[in-house]
Amino acid sequence: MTTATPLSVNEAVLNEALAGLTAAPKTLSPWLFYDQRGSDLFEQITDLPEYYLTRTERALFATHADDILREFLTPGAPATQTFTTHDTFTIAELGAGSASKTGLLLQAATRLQPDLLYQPLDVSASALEAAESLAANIPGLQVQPQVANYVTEPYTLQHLATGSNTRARVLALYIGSSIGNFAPEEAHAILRRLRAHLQPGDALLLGADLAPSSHKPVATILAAYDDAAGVTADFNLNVLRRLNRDLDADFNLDAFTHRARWNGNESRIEMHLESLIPQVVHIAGQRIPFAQFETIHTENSHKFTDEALNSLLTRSGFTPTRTFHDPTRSFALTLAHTL
Ligand code: AVJ
Repeated sequence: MTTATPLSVNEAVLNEALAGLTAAPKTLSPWLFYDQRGSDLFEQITDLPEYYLTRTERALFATHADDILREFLTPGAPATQTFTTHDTFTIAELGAGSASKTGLLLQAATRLQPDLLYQPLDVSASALEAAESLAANIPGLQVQPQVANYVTEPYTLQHLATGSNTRARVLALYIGSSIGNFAPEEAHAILRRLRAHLQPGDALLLGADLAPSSHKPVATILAAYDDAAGVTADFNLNVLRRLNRDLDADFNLDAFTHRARWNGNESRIEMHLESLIPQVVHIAGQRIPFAQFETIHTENSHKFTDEALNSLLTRSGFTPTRTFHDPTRSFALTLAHTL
């Protein structure tokens, strides 16, 4: 397993925290959520009744794994036709996380190609261990994990099939609505960069949470980020706990509260941490003053229309050919080819 540990995680945390907390308005980048405890809290979020995203996307994989593979390997082939392929392919995944949904697709894919190569990429080595152990339950599957930040660091996508010199077609997965964390220009840059790693015949499967509609009230989306059990609040506040630990900061977690807001102009959920009182926090010898009700903007989760997704993909050099929706059109898996 490749373990190219970044120079210093704490250095990156310090730079991010000081830049964000001395800016106006104050911000912290969402990647700071994911220390061990934050990653555990996120896993708990995915099981919450209000957090429909993971469950809905998993159901799409359960229903459509074969359809997704057919559309990738033989574009436009009718669903009734018995489906075989002579093409060799691999599956790569950006931000694999625990890869629990991917298992459904990998199972279907190993029925077509028993020694399938799976290339999970993640910033977190522990997340990749989870991806590897999941894959250990799929006999024959070859796993080639890579520790990399796909936004800022170089990465590679293997185009050779397992144990041979045969060129394989790559199906890249970018699921979980991770794309929603990024501003539109950043999302475009991430997809363009991915496109540059791909060759004709390769494809992208993009999973994204959809914008409000007649089937999907804003209240449903908002509840997913403000659950009754308070797990999302804990997840949000955990970033302060992390800064206390990693940077010796002195945030009082009881003096901040979780806020989730719908921003209709930007079509996104925003998470903030609101200061309940006027206060001064210290980080690495710096004073950070807060007015009462002042917030730290900790996350954006953009929600897309199908048109917006298709246009983003097209502008990034992909040709979207098919979108899989759940019955309530809450979530979309879009398959986009490279021509
Ligand atoms: C992992 C970025 C897809 O935006 O829904 C969950 C993170 N934040 N609850 C999302 C998250 C609050 C999640 N993503």
